[in-house]
Amino acid sequence: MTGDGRRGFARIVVTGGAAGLVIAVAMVLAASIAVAAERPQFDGTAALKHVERLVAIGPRVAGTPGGARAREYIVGELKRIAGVQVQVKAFDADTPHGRVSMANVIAVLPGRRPDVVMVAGHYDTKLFTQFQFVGANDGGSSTGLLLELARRLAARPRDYTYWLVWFDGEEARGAWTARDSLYGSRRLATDLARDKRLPRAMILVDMIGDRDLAIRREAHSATWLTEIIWDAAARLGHGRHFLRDTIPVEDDHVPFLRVGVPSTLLIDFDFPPWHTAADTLDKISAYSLTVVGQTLLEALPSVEHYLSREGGRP
Ligand code: 1BN
Ligand code: ZN
Repeated sequence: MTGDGRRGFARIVVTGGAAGLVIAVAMVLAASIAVAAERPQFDGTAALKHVERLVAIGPRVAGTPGGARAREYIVGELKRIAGVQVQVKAFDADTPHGRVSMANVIAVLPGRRPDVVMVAGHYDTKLFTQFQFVGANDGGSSTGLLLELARRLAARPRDYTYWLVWFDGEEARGAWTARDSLYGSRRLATDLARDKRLPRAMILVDMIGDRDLAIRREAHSATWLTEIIWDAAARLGHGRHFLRDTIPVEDDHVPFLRVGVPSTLLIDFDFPPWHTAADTLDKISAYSLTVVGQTLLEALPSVEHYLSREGGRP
């Protein structure tokens, strides 16, 4: 081989190396684009816009005009979505402050089969008399996320029927007790158990808008359901927001666990402004809402698959 030949060979190697590099970069890009393209579409900015409008109402305490306006907002937004049936389930709750009128909102998204998967949150805010509490994260974030989830779920084919539920009266009027808390979820779980119309699974979201999103596993929750959601988050590259450690939190999933519905809670309870005047819009982000929304949309087909294959029994 001549010197020219060797130079030629060297040139080919260099060219080949550069081409290899280009191909490698292209493959990495393609892989990351492929991952991004596979991510379910969820508009966290749209969800945040809903939260902004809810917060503008002011406090949404159960049984108050603010609570009624929040409910009207939820119902009005749901009525804009084709294929969604809206139900408002009013009830009276006995509270330490006497009988209070409350109402759960249910959006029914019929699927090919009647079995129901429920995704829920609460829209009320806790009563505080010493300061104005608007619950941007606590009650607001779940409400906005569920409205955007309704829009996305309505637009894709469904095997299971979905009920998206906005609970009223999650918050205690005073100190949290078994009788003073979870008014809406206790009522719905009791009614559905009585009518033998319980959902096959229930996923509850609460305080999932925190800018610094860190969701721990919840101790009472159905392990298989929690696993499916954590696996979905990992597939999407959102694993850093779904931590491995476990905390116990009593919330609207507990009445459903008590009547035998496999249920899980997604909550970021590491939120210093919790139940303070500082639970405001600046503490939450569209990004966090996107992370949780995408994760739910990714997890739900696996939930359906598990229920169909395994029966969803613990
Ligand atoms: C969540 C948000 N909760 C109330 N607002 C439920 C809860 C109650 C969590 C007491 C911890 C303690
Ligand atoms: Zn609260």
